[in-house]
Amino acid sequence: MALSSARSPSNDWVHHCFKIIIIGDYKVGKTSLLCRYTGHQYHAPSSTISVDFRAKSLERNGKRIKLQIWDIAGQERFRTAVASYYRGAVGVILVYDVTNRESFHNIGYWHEEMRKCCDPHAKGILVGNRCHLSQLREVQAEEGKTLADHLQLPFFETSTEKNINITECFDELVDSINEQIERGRQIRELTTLVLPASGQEERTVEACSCRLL
Ligand SMILES: Nc1nc2c(ncn2[C@@H]2O[C@H](COP(=O)(O)OP(=O)(O)OP(=O)(O)O)[C@@H](O)[C@H]2O)c(=O)[nH]1
Ligand SMILES: [Mg+2]
Repeated sequence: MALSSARSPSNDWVHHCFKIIIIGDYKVGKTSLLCRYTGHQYHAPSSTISVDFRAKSLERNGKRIKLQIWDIAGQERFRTAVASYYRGAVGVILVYDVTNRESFHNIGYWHEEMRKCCDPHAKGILVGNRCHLSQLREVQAEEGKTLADHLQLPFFETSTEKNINITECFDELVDSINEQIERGRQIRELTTLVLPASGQEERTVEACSCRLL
């Protein structure tokens, strides 16, 4: 296996650059999850318009990894427009809200979207957010685990408010993408990526690749 390197905007070489998308119903906490993970401030209440984007670098098992994390709006009116943002994603976080059973039922739809629009080898993870709100809970952890097993996904319950399992769920996803690469299966190559000009630091990543040779 050849590890292709990429130069991140801060001029550090990274082993891999992974595009990750966060999908799920309206108001389940996708943006909150992203902001909590990347350390950006979340300005509530603010529904995502179309898509938002953040980058984060991390090190796992001796490899430097750059994540491009795309936060996809959950509102129905954006659904057609945002589907193109799934392209090139090697990791997908499917989020529901444990206090909203409908958002749990709709995971079937989001998983189908993932299968339709992402690389067949893209890795997913199922996340039940707002787990600290026990009084309001409509979906038990066991139900989430059963669905995750059925879909063959790892499962975490999180709370963006209480900072529960946020880093853990991203680490798990990154590790499973890395394992996929180690196992020698092909993951769609990401070549030069032009990122939104929302900040100098996040503008371009050269020759990002998670390709196997
Ligand atoms: N109590 C509590 N509230 C949360 C939690 N996570 C998110 N919220 C709140 O839920 C609301 C919706 O969160 P967002 O992160 O904007 O949801 P979203 O999934 O990005 O919504 P769209 O962009 O419309 O698809 C906000 O008011 C958040 O503050 C949590 O863990 N606990
Ligand atoms: Mg949002």
